[in-house]
Amino acid sequence: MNASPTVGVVMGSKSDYEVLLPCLDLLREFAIPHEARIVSAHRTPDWLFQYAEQAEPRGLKIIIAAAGGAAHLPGMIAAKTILPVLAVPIPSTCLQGIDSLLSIVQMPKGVPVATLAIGKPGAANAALLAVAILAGHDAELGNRLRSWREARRREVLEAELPG
Ligand code: RP5
Repeated sequence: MNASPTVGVVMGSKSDYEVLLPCLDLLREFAIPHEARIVSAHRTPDWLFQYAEQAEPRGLKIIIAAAGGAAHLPGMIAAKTILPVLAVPIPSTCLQGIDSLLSIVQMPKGVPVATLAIGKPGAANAALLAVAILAGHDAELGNRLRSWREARRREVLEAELPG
């Protein structure tokens, strides 16, 4: 994607990438300029601070942050930027994402993180929420989101059960 990115997608590890594919696919589908980066709260804390501090001056409008286990990435990004942070808990440990969800969701008052569902549904919804936020200043994008939702409605109404 050539245009300068509007949405930054960060993940704690390369191993999170597969869970984030529905997010990246939807950002592509809606032609949202975006970037994807590995930023680890625990293994690359200085890079995390740098990424979060530079996000707004670089023109990003929204950050989608995904992490698993002791998932401190979304909260620490939110601590360093006023951009909206949408978080995806990754089911990467034997606790199947409950640990990630609880690590992410209980932010202290004053530093919000919008936490989505665990795993791929949350990843998809993070992208759709980013589109919805951006659509507030882009009527054409809003119309595309409405069409997308209409297509999902039709899928349900037209679905046929076997037998
Ligand atoms: C977290 O630890 C990452 O977000 C990932 O979900 C989990 C496991 O990371 P790896 O050990 O696979 O690099 O920081």
